[in-house]
Amino acid sequence: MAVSDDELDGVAGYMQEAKREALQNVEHVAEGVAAETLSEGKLFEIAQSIGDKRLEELNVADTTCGYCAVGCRFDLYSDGEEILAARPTAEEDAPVNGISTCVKGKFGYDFINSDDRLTAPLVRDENGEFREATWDEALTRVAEGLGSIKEEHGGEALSVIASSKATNEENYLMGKFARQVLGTNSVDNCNRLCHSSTVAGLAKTYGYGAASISTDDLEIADCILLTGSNTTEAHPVLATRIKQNVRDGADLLVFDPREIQIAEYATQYSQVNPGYDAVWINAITRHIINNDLYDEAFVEERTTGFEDVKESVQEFTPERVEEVTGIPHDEIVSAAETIADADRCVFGWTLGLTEHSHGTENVLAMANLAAITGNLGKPGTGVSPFRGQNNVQGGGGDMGPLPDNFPGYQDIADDEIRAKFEDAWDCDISPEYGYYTTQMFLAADDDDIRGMYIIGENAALSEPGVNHAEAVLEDLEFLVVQDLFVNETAQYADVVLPACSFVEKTGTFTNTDRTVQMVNEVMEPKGDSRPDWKILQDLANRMGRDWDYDDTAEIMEEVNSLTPLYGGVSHERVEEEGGLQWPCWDEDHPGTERLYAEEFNTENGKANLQGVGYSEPAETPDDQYPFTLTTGRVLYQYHTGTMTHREEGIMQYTPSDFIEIHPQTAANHGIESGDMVKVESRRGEIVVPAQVTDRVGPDNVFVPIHFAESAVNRLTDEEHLDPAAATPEFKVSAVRIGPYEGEAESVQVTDAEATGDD
Ligand SMILES: Nc1nc2c(c(=O)[nH]1)N[C@H]1C(S)=C(S)[C@@H](COP(=O)(O)OP(=O)(O)OC[C@H]3O[C@@H](n4cnc5c(=O)[nH]c(N)nc54)[C@H](O)[C@@H]3O)O[C@H]1N2
Ligand SMILES: Nc1nc2c(c(=O)[nH]1)N[C@H]1C(S)=C(S)[C@@H](COP(=O)(O)OP(=O)(O)OC[C@H]3O[C@@H](n4cnc5c(=O)[nH]c(N)nc54)[C@H](O)[C@@H]3O)O[C@H]1N2
Ligand code: SF4
Ligand SMILES: [Mo]
Repeated sequence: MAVSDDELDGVAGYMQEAKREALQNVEHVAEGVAAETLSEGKLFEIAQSIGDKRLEELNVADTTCGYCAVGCRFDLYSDGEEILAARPTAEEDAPVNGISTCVKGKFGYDFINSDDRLTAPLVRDENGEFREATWDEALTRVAEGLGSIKEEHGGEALSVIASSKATNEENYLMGKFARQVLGTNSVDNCNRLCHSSTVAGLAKTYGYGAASISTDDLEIADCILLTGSNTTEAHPVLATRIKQNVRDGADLLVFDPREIQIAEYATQYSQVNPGYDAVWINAITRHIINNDLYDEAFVEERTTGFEDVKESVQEFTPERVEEVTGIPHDEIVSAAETIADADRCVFGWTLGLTEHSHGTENVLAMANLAAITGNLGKPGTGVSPFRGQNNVQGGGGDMGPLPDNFPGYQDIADDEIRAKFEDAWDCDISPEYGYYTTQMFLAADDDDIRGMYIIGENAALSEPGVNHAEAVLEDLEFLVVQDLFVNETAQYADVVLPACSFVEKTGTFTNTDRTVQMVNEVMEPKGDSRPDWKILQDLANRMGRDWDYDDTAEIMEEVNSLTPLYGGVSHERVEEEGGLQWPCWDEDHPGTERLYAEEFNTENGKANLQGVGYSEPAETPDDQYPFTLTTGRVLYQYHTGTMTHREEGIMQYTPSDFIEIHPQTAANHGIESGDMVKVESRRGEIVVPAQVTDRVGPDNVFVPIHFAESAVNRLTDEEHLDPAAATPEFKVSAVRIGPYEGEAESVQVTDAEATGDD
């Protein structure tokens, strides 16, 4: 891309400019725009290689994106060997994105054919090295490995981490496998690291732990409050729709410790100190209540607990709030008045609110605010936690691979419900909740967990405190990993089973607004890899069961019969109707666009509000560790990089890690952009190149989560978990920083720039 030198301030500036151009052009590429940009670099070569003439020789399938939970749909083209292009599908089949997709959905497919893709099972040889094995040998070893722990210590000594990358049907089977075949309730997934505090907080107040809105509401709201959500980079297509609405006149309020790109569009941006969100949210609620700006009729008719909320928010006085959060009182007042003045307001949030040792508290405060302003159940109103992994809503929650819930959030401690599943699955199930993902790693220290089956989750990088997680994985008596690659977690495995990706299988994903959508196979599984559901079926049968599903539609039928929320969600209907939103109680039910139109999903049908104070982060800065580290994402990378690091084009944009440091802080430490910086916490240390920027405040630093070499989770804390949801505090750790004095590898400073999208 041509960029003139005088516009630039070093290579970081160059990357900013390149990114700005890329964002303008391809953040949400309509096909026409993509066509213009195709020749601009390697990133676009694949799509370019499609000529109209060849189209009829290709396989094409309309499918749902396998990266994030926005749930974009498009047609994928393949010649049977590789994915050649993603193009818009019929608009009625793409309810969320229409003709838009982001750069990952459009171009992120090199990983499928990557040289190191797993195409055969691996087992350890007599020297402890991996060697290829037949499915028969590998599955026999798994059945023996898990079976012998079960025999000696009981099924509870085993745990399963299910995969929110996999389909609903596969996740249903992962939960069933844990309970029926292994005899353990310790089955969980990445939702624990992510939005489980949202699920806990919303379920408690309103009844469902999910977004109440449909994505269209983002375009018809006249006010949107966004917090802890780097929407442009993490949910690009939602960001597009929000920006469009703002251009049309809607107000946008952004509260975030970093001045992220979407803040540029905001009516108001407030920089918050990480870890104190309940404080400013309660302060907004206080201003609204004390000035009679709340929705009296809604409060009266549809809620309980208002007096409790009113009393509890009084402690959040202007002086106190400014001191704790850094937000001046006039910003609290203007936000409160903008929300109160709006006829329709949507409250959107992501991990900045939830990944805390008190994330549930933050969500409860937000649930109170939405309810007292009457912003629920009507078009253009509601709460919208933007979910993360492509299928964390469905696979990570609805399908019940959870320690406390069966599919459809049916409590395992409820005798009647448990009896229903014991009957259907022909097994005994303990009423005791199992371990949450984060707790499994702590329980392993005491040998309460001895064996793990980890499916599509790179726990060795994504868990908090990975120095500890690595030690646990190393010490397990038996570990089986089922993945596309020998990722960092698989390096500790006894057996690795090759799964296949979403382009190689058929099933459903459920996106962030509860829409169940089809995933259709466009390529045969690579080599000897198999879809997760087939692997589970084979293994269950080797361990004494008699599973006999011909396809995933049949698995969904079983889900329908046991899960009222999904009672009417058949493949046939999803295919025909282009997506169905739950609750969908039976085959005649049309699905539910918006939750709580009539009543809340609680016993009394009301939103049960409760006063909520605030807790400090588990670790606050002190003399030894004076900075607050927060962590997160960049647009071009995805999580631990297993997929995006295999994309040449994407790696050109963000080939390495970085730490964002405020210019003043950098100057105090003698650090310049590109210098290697040592970052230390009480748990570990990493070395990363600096990116000096005033996006962050002077007391805060930010490191992305995408790079194994400088795994930021060496610094985070595995012990302090949210009391209700067991979410770790990924968004706040106390650290110290300094120039790295050791043998620094020469780092392409400039390449460190990844998020300068402003
Ligand atoms: N490109 C890309 N997209 C993704 C993913 C990816 O890896 N790459 N992952 C997907 C997944 S699984 C998820 S869960 C989502 C996550 O989506 P997001 O939550 O939007 O992503 P993050 O970058 O983790 O963090 C969000 C924001 O929280 C802010 N923040 C940090 N601490 C605090 C705090 O204490 N309070 C507040 N209010 N804000 C804070 C950060 O500055 C950041 O802007 O993204 C999904 N989409
Ligand atoms: N410090 C810090 N840490 C974090 C976060 C943070 O914000 N800060 N965010 C947390 C959050 S929200 C999340 S969601 C996690 C994400 O952490 P992970 O879920 O561990 O991240 P991924 O890299 O997406 O790992 C998914 C794995 O699934 C494999 N895979 C893909 N498709 C399939 C499939 O169909 N079947 C199977 N079997 N495997 C498949 C991929 O190859 C990859 O190895 O990270 C968490 N960790
Ligand atoms: S916004 Fe999310 S679902 Fe849409 S194309 Fe990008 S990664 Fe895929
Ligand atoms: Mo996530």
